[in-house]
Amino acid sequence: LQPLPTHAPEAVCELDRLRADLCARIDSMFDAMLAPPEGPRARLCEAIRYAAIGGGKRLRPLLVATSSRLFGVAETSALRAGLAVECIHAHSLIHDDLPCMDDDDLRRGKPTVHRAFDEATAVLAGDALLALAFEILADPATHEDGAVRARLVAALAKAAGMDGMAGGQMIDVLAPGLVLDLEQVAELQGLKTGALLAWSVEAGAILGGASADQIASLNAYSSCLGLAFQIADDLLDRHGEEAKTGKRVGKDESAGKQTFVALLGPDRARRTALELAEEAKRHLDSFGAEADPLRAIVDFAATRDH
Ligand code: GRG
Repeated sequence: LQPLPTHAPEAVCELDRLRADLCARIDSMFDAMLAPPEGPRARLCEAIRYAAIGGGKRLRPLLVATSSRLFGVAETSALRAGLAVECIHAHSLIHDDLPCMDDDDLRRGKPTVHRAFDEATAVLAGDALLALAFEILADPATHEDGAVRARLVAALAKAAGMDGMAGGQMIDVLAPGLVLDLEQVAELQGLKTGALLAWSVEAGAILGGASADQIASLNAYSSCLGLAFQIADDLLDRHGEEAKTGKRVGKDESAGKQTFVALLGPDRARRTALELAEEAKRHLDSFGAEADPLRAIVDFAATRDH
């Protein structure tokens, strides 16, 4: 791997602290929200808890928290928006692992939900998490202004649906039978992965009443971040270690998927990820040191080993 790009070391420490704190907070919020009911629904709750608690990098809530800091958003609002996007993310991972999609046995270092439970329970756990995301956002505890909550809900619905993640997943499912060029792979990944990352960054701006110009700069940052994150993901699938990623590696190539690494080769893919990280940071030039955590996140996303 290329050497890590340089940025303020304080921003990295600050980010590590913030992420550790956030992981604990997200877990305890899920724990409180997902009290197991009596009777047969307890199994569904158990599967949701299995998928949602105690795993993952929590990158999306971290993006919500760091963009929220730019606009002085109340901590509870940022945490609840982060929890909502993590629900959608967990939903997508459960469904993505199902036999009818990627048919994976391992996720976040443990058996996938349909392996640990069964397929019907996994489908329902994913559905329930999708619904829970919108329940969290629509609750006045997320923000006192109903118009702000409605904007968050509408933007997240778009990012998760046909014009976002589900649309990207459809192209991905069909991809082994298609010939995609670089632009089409970027479109696929922008929908499948980028839309949710972009929502996470924009959520802080919506909660904090940012200007249209500020939102445009953040969206430009997110486009580069999403691509850099996905190139790193493709590199991990090709060269990563299962022990670090917590999921099966080498599946893109065996499934015949056209990834950034397949199209560019690993060296150019690595260089492109670093260039995208630099471009992402240029889009933050209108912000001061308060945006350093967002700068550190894109460096991490482009060079990560997990
Ligand atoms: C939303 C209606 C609706 C359908 C979902 C299954 C599906 C349709 C979409 C799949 C989207 C998907 C699984 C994208 C993968 C994105 C990705 C690179 C996931 C890994 O993200 P990390 O590295 O994971 O942030 P952790 O485990 O750290 O949270």
